[in-house]
This record gives sequence, structure tokens and C-alpha cells, in this order.
Amino acid sequence: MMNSSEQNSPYLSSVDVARILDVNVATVKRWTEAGKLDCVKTAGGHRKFLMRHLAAFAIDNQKYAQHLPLIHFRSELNLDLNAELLRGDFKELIPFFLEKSLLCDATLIQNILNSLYMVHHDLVLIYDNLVTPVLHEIGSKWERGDVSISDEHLASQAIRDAIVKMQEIVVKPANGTGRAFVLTFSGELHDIPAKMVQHILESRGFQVLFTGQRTPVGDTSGLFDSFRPERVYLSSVFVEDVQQTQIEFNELQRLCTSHNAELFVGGSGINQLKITEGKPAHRLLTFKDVMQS
Ligand code: B12
Repeated sequence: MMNSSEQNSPYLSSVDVARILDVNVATVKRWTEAGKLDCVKTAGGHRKFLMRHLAAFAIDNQKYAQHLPLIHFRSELNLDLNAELLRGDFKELIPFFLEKSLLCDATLIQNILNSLYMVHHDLVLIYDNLVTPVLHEIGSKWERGDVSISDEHLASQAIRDAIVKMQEIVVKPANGTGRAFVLTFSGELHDIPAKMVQHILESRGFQVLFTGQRTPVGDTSGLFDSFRPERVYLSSVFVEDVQQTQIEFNELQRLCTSHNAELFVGGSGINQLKITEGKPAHRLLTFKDVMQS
């Protein structure tokens, strides 16, 4: 029987790992000694594992990936949910993920995102087919008055936190692909799509600079000089002051042209802007487009 502090610990013992992967403890030890399975060692010399160690192992050893959703055997995940995670049945997962987000069950929603990533290894599917529809549904519930503003804030922040934490397990190729700068306009508080764009680019091997919410475009020329991005990704969800935002957009296009960077834009806020000046910007609609850009 586990005590409550063990239940809350993010670390797994060799015995836990052996149970999850359905091998014996000696095999786990052998894998760690051979460098196939990473771990941390405690002061007393015991091996302890984090989910990301198992995620990296499962990506190189696909036959063990099917065991991974069970990694959360300490949480309330039940067998049906595990089956949905394994199948990647996003339609079935949407209502469940929505309900848990509104209940602000941060641990469970993070477990779901991590499990989906570990098993399917596909950020685009998770972002386009689960996170986006759930965020839209939260917005619609708020619009209809079904949830309060503070509930909407709590739910979206819980999702944002889970996405940020998933960054730890996203596998980044060793060979760099290039440098990308991800930003939003100075009046923008919605930065979840930009965060998802960052992860997708990192998973493609880009070194990414992410300035997040409320980036004053006029102040970024120093970043263009020092970081020298080859690509710039702008996310715009809500535009309050169209005139001011157009000025910022023109400035960004000018910076991209003078620094020879390709500009990629996405989000419904872009529809309110003229994007014809200067070097043309590439309009992206989904996270799949970001992966293919
Ligand atoms: C979470 C949220 C917030 C959070 C943001 C937290 C955060 N850190 O991001 C908080 C509480 C801060 C917030 C504030 C506000 N919000 Co708000 N918010 C939302 C909510 C629920 C989710 C936003 C989100 O992340 N969506 C997920 C993204 C992925 O979906 P998407 O924006 O539709 O993007 C799609 C594409 O456009 C594309 N995309 C988007 N960006 C990019 C970038 C690239 C590069 C690419 C390729 C694609 C891409 O990908 C998506 C897939 O199709 C939406 C509801 C909704 N329908 O989205 C409302 C929503 C966006 N908010 C809205 C409003 C009105 C506000 C406020 C004005 C409320 C207020 N009165 O204070 C403020 C404005 C703040 C500001 N100045 O920016 C409205 C906007 C309506 C409009 N367009 O005019 C919405 C639609 C809610 C509604 N139904 O009315 N909000």
C-alpha cells in the first residue's frame, strides 16, 4: 500500500517501471546500465524515473508504448479511458477533457496530454483535434453564460499549464533545423496557440524564441539582430484596436523583410488586417499547417 506522499511523488521506482512495462526489475536495471533507459539516482544510489524517461524509452522501443497510459495507474484513469488514449479516439476524449478542465483537474488533464503524446507521438493531432475544440467549447459555454468568467479562466489556465509542462517530454531532434521567433501582438492576451506553435516547431528541431503575450513588435528589432530568426510565426486571436495592430503588423513585415525572415501568420485576428504590404506572409490555418510549413 502506498502512503500519500508516495502517491504525490512524480518519481517511479524500478519496481513501478517494471510493473508498467511488464518486465522484471532486473531488465529495468539492465536497460538503465546500458543507457537505454534514463533515470536519476538518489543520494542513496536508488534509481528513480520520471515519465519523460519512459516516454523517451518508448519512442525508441515502440512495443512498450502501448503500456504507457497505464503509467497513471495512481490516478483515476480507468480502463475505458486508457483504451481511448491508446486508440487516439479524440471525439470520445473531448467531453471528458472538457469536464476535467472545467473542474480544474490539472493532474489528470496533464496525464491525458502526456499519454497521448507518448503513445501517438503526434502533437498536431492533440492540438488540432483535442485542445482546440475543448478551448472553443469553453469559450462557447462562457458566451452562453453556462460558466462564469473565473471558471473559464481557471479551465483555460489549467490547459495552458498542462501544455507548458508537456514541453518537457516533447522530443527535440538533435540536429537543429533553424531559428524561429514566435510572438503575439502587444494587445494580445491569448497565447495558448502561440505556445502550441512553439512546441511543434521545437519538435521539428527549430530553436525557438517565444515572447508570448503582449509583445510590442516595435521593440523586437534587437531580437531580430541578436537571434537572427529565419522564420517568424505570429499568432493573433483577438484584435481590439485594428489601427494600432495594423501598424504593428506593418512593422513586423518590415523587420522580416530587412532581416530576410519568412513570416507565417495564424489566428482569426489576422482576418481583420491587411497583409498585402511588403513581402507576402504565409497564412496558416491549423497546427497541421505549422507542421508542414
Ligand atoms: C482562453 C481564452 C482567454 C484567456 C486567454 C489565456 C491565454 N493565456 O491564452 C483570457 C481569459 C486571458 C481571455 C481574455 C479575453 N478574451 Co478570450 N478566449 C479564450 C478562449 C476560451 C480560448 C482561446 C484559445 O486559446 N483558443 C484556442 C485556439 C487554438 O483557437 P483559435 O483561436 O480559434 O485558433 C484557431 C486558428 O485560428 C488557428 N490559430 C490561432 N493562432 C494561430 C497561430 C498560428 C501560427 C497558426 C498556424 C494557427 C493559429 O488555430 C486554431 C485552430 O483552428 C476563446 C474561445 C475560442 N473560441 O477560442 C476566447 C475568445 C478568443 N476570447 C474572447 C474575448 C472577447 C476575450 C476578452 C476581450 C474578454 C474580455 N472582455 O476581457 C479578453 C481579451 C484579451 C486580449 N486583449 O487579448 C472572444 C473573442 C471574440 C472575438 N474574436 O472578437 C473569444 C472567441 C470568446 C468568445 N466566444 O467570445 N480569453
